[in-house]
Amino acid sequence: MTGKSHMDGTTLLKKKAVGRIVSSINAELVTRRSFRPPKCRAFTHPFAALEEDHRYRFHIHEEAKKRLSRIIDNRVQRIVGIEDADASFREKYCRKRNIGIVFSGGPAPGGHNVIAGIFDAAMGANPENRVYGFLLGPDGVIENEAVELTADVVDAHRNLGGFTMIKTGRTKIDTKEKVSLSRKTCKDLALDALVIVGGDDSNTNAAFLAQEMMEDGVQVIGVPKTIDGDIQVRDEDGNVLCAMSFGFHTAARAFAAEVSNLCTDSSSDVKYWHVCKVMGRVASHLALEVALQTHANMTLIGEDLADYIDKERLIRSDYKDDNAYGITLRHLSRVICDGIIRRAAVGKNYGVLVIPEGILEFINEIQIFIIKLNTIIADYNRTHDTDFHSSFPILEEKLEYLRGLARRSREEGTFSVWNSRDDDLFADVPEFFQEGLLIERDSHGNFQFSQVETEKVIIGLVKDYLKILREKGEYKVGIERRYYRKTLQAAGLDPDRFGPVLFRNYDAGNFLLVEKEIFSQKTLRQVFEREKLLSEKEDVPKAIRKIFDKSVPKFKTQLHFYGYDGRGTDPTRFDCIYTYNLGLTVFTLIANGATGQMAAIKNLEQKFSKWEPIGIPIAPLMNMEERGGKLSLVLEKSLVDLQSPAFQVVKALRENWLGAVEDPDDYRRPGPIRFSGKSEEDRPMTLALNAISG
Ligand code: FBP
Repeated sequence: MTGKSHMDGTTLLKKKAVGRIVSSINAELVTRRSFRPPKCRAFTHPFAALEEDHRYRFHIHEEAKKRLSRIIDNRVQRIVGIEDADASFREKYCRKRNIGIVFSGGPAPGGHNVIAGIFDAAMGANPENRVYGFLLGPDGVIENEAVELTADVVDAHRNLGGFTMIKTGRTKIDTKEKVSLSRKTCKDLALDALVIVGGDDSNTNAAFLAQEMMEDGVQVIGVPKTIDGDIQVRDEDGNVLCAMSFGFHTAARAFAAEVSNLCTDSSSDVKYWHVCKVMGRVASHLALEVALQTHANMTLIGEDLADYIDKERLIRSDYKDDNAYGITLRHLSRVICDGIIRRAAVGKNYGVLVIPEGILEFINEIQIFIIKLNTIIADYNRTHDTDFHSSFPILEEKLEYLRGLARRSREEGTFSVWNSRDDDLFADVPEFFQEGLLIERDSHGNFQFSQVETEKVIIGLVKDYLKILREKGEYKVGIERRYYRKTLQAAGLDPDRFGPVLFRNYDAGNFLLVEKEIFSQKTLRQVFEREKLLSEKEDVPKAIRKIFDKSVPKFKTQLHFYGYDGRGTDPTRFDCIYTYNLGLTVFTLIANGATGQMAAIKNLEQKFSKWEPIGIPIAPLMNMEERGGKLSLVLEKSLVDLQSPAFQVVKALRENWLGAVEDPDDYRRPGPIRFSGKSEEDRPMTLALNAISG
């Protein structure tokens, strides 16, 4: 310490320099707030109009025709800029409007810029326009909790992550009562339009509200949000209208930066397998992008695993066993173990494994449990005054309820969703996992994958199987030949005398694998005695014991979950620009009288000058899917397309990234998200690859 007198914190805080250093207004924040995203060409004109685009066709579900009759004939709308509008267009476009915005579901980076885009366009058209933000998600609409958004509030949030400006929530406006309260709110605020920024379920909600609110003169527009990247829209002919929901790029980049750091740590400390679960409720888009960004050693893709065929089982059953199709937890653990063993054989008893959060959805037996339990819980909630989780707060009570269902079906000989076989299989599941599978469903009746420690379940099975493989002598750490020779020579021993007995591949390869039958110090001794390398009285030389010890693998893991952190990350430039233009698109759709449309930007996979703002009709995209145990009309989730170039590239490079070779691992360093500078990819790698055609 210097001879300077000490100052207490209060005195220090009075100093300007201290204030400057600890201020929450730092350079990054100032840069972000002052950035004005470029506008798509259509928005560089004083006005923008809609043109129906008849090139796109959709296969329309009968149920959608029936239930969304008022918006089912909507077409894709192209947005075109206009320089000189006639008086009647101007009047329509610029008339005073009140617009309400609500965020729905999990946060996604870029949401604030959707608001900024709407706000700027609305104020540009008519400074008398009013923009309201509903607080805490759809509850704000139902309960009329709204704030008027001013320029100050909007400016303070430009290009910043999260949904902090107005917050979000997962309530669904799905009952007559909630719909009628929402209509009342819109009337009370004299809203002309309601904008719902959300995922597949929320855009479904937007379509139903558009249908209901048409007679009130309230337009409803959806915006494709979700880090999961599973809102992707194609028409019947495969034309891509919306390649990716917003927030995906940022979350994937945030996860990739972390996973990449772990690749570095793992190959420095060489003792851990880092197991990284990454968000994505069902689809594995985020995991796929992380794989491309980082080249982690193993990345599981749920959609790919669902296609798994157990060839041995199939052959054994003479191609009759249907259970050979699709993956079970046990198969999965074997696939992972295979990679671990192969790396260990070349001295790499460490690595990075990426597991998508939604993987359970693609595992046969678990998917069946999830669907059955969804149905049971939803049925219970429908037919009782209280809900399933309040009635049976502890695991044992829930299990007893299930046992009761199985018992009844057995005794009465009636069909039940839950039978004795289910009960037996479920009893084999570890308790914490049973608890996970029985957790409360979200307000849409969906299983909450993020709440289940999937990675723990999978790694538990991997550990068990590795133990067996270790005992069989199949899981060994390869010993570098150079090191072996050096160690033995330093101890005055002839490496070539012991090598052929100790190792199974002494005549070839740089990494030596200890014989399978040598799996303990005791078996080591026995084999050396048998091969006359030792007499009964002699000890196994220390140098040999040292080599043997190094060949015995310890499987040490660190588990990580990347999800919420990525959702809260400040958006990448791509997401900033994408979302701002989505906001401009929303206002254009509103100003031109559209409803039941989802704002989108076409050609996202191309350079910015090719981006085209459009409106996509939501109703024709709807299909029947299981929700809360019954079939409902919803917007379909897009899963990873196994034929897509992005997946095919990952598949082709998988072996390379596993790195079960002597060469160093081929990791890629995406680095942290940088708001400026050239190091940032300007769009998700998945999109860039998928834009490459044959
Ligand atoms: P949205 O579909 O609402 O955008 O949410 C996506 C997500 O981040 C999933 O990846 C994840 O499974 C889920 O939210 C977690 O939800 P919660 O915030 O309720 O824990």
